Amino acid sequence: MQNPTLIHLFEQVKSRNPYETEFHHAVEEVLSSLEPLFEIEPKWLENGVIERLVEPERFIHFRVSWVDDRAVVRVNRGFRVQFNSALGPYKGGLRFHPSVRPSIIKFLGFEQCFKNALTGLPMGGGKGGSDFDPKGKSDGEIMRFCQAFMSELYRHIGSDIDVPAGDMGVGAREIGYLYGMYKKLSNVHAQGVLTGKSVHYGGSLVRTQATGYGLVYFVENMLKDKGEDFKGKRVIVSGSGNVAIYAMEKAQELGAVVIACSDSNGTIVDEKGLDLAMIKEIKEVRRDRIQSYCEVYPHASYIADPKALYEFACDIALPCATQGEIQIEQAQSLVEKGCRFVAEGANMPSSLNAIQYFLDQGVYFGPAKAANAGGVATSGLEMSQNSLRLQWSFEEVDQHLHAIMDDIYAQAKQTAILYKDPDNLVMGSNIASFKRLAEAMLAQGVI
Ligand code: NDP
Ligand code: 2IT
Repeated sequence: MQNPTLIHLFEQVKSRNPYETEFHHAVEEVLSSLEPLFEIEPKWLENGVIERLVEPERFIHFRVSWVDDRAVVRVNRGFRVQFNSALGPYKGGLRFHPSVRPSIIKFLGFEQCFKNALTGLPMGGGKGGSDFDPKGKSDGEIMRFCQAFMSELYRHIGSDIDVPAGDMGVGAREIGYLYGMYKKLSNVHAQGVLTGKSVHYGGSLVRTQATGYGLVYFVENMLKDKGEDFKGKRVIVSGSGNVAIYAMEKAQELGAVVIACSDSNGTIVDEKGLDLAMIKEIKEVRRDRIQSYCEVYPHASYIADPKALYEFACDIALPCATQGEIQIEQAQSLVEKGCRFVAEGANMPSSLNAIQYFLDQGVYFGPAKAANAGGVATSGLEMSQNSLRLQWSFEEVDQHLHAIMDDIYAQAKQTAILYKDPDNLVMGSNIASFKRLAEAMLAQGVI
């Protein structure tokens, strides 16, 4: 960062939010890539727009007490950040993971404001979750936890107020338990209060697949710009959860060979191409460890280290697990092994150094807030269907999703070209989303 005003603002963010390193990272990425905009149009630094953008409108922190299967009382922390409502009701997922703390929720909420702006849909930014660890919990424990979580959250949300959805550790099962409790407490069957619902009571077709499919649609655009496509490309995907599984599915459908994926314990590699049906069976049905893939397919190998994924030769890497998984070492290893395209399915998987390294080395890089926006975009389509009280077909939602991802790519690319760094989609998507958000904030006055 060179601009003295921005440097001052960023120092202020750090001193006001001490120890929140993930939040600092997210703010630094955005502020530093807005510099070319402020050089040409310094007006965007006026009216406290940046000062307001980096301060959440509201941060809710609550206790979640529940009883486990051994009748022991357990206490977790619940959070919801309502970051920015300039574009619409707060919108963003809930994460259940032991690493969840205010810094994680704030970085995710901050990112979400810009991501949602890129979708073009009327959604503000929010995020929430808990340090609850779903691993090893029975179905009854998951249900009781979700009910306890909602017994506080329900008073802060609503279809025109704040609309949560899933994220790590929160899928259709958890959304179902959360929705049931919301309905009971509020006495309102307001389907638009949560997205990612089952299709049996107001969910949208394609929402399950949306983030992964959307990521691959985004990468299709990146490849097309370089005169290439997915056919025959070697792809590695980190994680084996919701985003990873459907990214692998669509990449395979388009002719790619997906050779490796991971979970928090380790990496599996299958040079013949992964059998996705088996991965779905292991992760979605059995909720088991990815290692068990190798019991079924002895030709595949398992390495008890999730970061080992980045040591395999590939054309395209799709980090779809969690923040911070690509540090400079993993970025260097990817480049050494010939990787030329990286696109982020996860939120903030790459460190700032790693991103800079990719840009310097000519790796075409798709940043999270653009590349993984398909999930929240389809949540927006779910809200539309709930308002209309009808359900669109799979094909119709998929077409909308595809068009939105093409449009997000076009916004990022055209803005990058306009600000004279044509392959810098980080800068392109940050400037494009900032302008939409800032216009909406300025139009609504200082509130
Ligand atoms: P899931 O909980 O469905 O899956 C997460 C996966 O990541 C699991 O396979 C998990 O393994 C794995 N994982 C966790 N930590 C690590 C690690 N350190 N190394 C390797 N693998 C790891 O979550 P989602 O797929 O929904 O979310 C993944 C990422 O995508 C997150 O960053 C999320 O914020 C982002 N995202 C999600 C969207 C959505 O719609 N769901 C939308 C946009 C972004 P294990 O089973 O061992 O825990
Ligand atoms: O990070 C994300 O964009 C999500 N977890 C999806 C949020 C949503 O509201 O669908």
